Amino acid sequence: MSEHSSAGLLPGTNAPRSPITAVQVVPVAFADPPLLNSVGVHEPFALRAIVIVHASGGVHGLGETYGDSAHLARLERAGKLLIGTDAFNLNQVAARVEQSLVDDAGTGGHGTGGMVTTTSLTDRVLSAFDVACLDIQGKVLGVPVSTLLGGAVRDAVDFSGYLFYKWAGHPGAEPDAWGEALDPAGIVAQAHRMIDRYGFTALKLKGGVFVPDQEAAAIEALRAEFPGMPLRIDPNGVWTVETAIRMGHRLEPVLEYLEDPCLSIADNAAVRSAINLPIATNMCVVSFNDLPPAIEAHAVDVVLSDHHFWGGLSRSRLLAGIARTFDLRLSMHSNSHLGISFAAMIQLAAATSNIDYACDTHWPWKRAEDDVIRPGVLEIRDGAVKVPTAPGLGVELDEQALARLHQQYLDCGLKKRDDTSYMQSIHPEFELKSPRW
Ligand code: GKR
Ligand code: MG
Repeated sequence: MSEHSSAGLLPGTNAPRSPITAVQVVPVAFADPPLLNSVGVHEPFALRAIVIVHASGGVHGLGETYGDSAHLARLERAGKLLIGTDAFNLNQVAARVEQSLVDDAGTGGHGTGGMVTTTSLTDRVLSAFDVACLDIQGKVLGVPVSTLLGGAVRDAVDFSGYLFYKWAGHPGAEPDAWGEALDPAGIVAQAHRMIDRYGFTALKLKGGVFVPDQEAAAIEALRAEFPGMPLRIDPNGVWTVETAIRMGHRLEPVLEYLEDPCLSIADNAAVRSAINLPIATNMCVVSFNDLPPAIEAHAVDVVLSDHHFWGGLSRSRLLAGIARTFDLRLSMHSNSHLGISFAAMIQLAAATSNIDYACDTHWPWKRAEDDVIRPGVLEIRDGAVKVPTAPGLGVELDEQALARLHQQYLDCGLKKRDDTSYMQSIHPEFELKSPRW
């Protein structure tokens, strides 16, 4: 069998080989509602980069990551160095990505609106290539990515309904279908809409927007409306230790976990020792380097994994092993994303038994027609998504939709996510402050 056959086997061996022949990095934009958070408000468009890795035999793999221009430049550089690398050799893929970043200053282009900024640069760039290579491997071998990650332990993945304070619409535009949510009643109404549509069985409120007591009142209103529903709040680290302890005591009877009440490992450790609630994070434990100090300080109980900054699916499995060893639990973090990321999140959660909380997703906030994958595979029903069983990630690229969303990227003029400047363009007095309360 030739080296370039679609089965991709080396002559005379059983070792699959899929040399990478080309890498495309395509920036895209999709409409995003005015969701409020501690650093400002979502802009009218969210940016993503779609990474298409082509390998011998005409097979291609898909990855998705942040769309900030600095990140795009790094993806391009890494992509060039990957030509000729075997998509089955993830160690070599990681080494080449690392090599591409040797001269990188390592600043800017996080794609997370200035919120999660201490992640590993290499892991952030590697992630989309790791996912795309696993997609290739799955397609060559005829198995879903969950099989490559050790095998599915569940056939559906639970997600939580991700509630946001929001304006009725972007300034100057018509109100969107979700309407305004700026107080407890608005959040309860939003939760009803989420649950009616998607059947979520857990809810998370993005906090850090209003004074903590108002946000606690919103959680209490959710508790009164949905008895027994697991609830979480995430103020993205803008509370002082004192405020976090006060809020923690108030919400002890109500919350499943408290997410990033404070920013640092030390501050979260102080809060955790004073309250009777699990602390979760996607802000103070965001790379492998953060694990030893966080474990030593007993700072957190739950790590919200995110393959986009933990180096992809393979390295997220490494995180899962470490979490099991040190008795940490795992949930999953999300940023505004499209279907390729969603498929990767689902394959990972399907194969990782200790991701056993309902995961976060921004999926409901995106218009169904705004995606680069063919529709119909990833549907949230009863709060869960069935794990695709087709080879690879189980989703297919829609070339026309990709072209449309790329045009949208060119037309919208945004080059990086910047929730703060957008907020200041509407409310010039808005100041970035952490802790704020
Ligand atoms: O989309 O505004 C947002 C979120 O606040 C996001 O940027 C966070 O990274 O969802 C995230 C979180 O849990 O911190
Ligand atoms: Mg969070």
